[in-house]
Amino acid sequence: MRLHHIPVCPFCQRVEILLSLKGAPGAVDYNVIDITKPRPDFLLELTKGTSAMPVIEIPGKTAVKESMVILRMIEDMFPEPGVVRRDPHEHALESLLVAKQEAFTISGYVMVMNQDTDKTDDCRNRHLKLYREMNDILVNYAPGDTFFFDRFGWAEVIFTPMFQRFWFLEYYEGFELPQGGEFDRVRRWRAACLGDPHAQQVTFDQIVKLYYDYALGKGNGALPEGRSVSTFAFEPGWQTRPMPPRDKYGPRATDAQLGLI
Ligand SMILES: N[C@@H](CCC(=O)N[C@@H](CS)C(=O)NCC(=O)O)C(=O)O
Repeated sequence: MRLHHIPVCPFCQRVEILLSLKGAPGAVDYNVIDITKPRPDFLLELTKGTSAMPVIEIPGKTAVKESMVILRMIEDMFPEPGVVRRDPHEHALESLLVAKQEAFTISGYVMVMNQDTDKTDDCRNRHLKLYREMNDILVNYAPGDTFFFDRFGWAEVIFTPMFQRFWFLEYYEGFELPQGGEFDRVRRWRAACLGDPHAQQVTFDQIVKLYYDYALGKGNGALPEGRSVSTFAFEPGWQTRPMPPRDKYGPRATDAQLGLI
């Protein structure tokens, strides 16, 4: 199988984490797609015209897209060790949390991309509301003390890449989960997710540097005004670049200040 992916894409990372849990990281060939360039024709044929990654090619079969769909297929292709709970009731419980993944993802991306200071509080409150709801689901339905169950599983595969992306909220928005009981369970869960050895594909500095353009309201490799290189570019590598300015509403860094040229 061939996985077409974008480095640091959280949806692609979900697939990598699941393959790692399966002990089968080599089950796919990884083909890296440069998000700052137009998609090649062969890829658009595979996706029937959409541009988002990940996409997985299976020899002799129709290619499949959408991370949640790909994850389920991999879970069924490599049943051992099971990551989705086999017991239907246990799977229903973990699914209650998974049902929040899309709203949570959207609220984090909306907050980092927001350019209107009048909307900062709304973005923050919407994100906190989701954390509160996730906390309540964990308190009421999760048998585990840190993870949902006794180990890093299905809900953890799905949410961990988002917790890592949302390091950009800490850096550019000063967003932290407030202290206090209403977030204790989700805080514990998040910390356990972030520390799991199967989910170490990205680092804080990498995310903060690559997502600077998102903090200026430009996603998916789009260029902010006056700039000629996206922070999502492969070259120069993120390791050689300085940390971007934290104040997304302050003066905007140039290509040179970002170490891009
Ligand atoms: N719902 C999709 C979302 C995938 C997605 O948005 N991928 C982003 C990278 S993080 C992407 O490929 N963006 C480029 C584009 O849409 O052209 C999934 O879960 O796979």
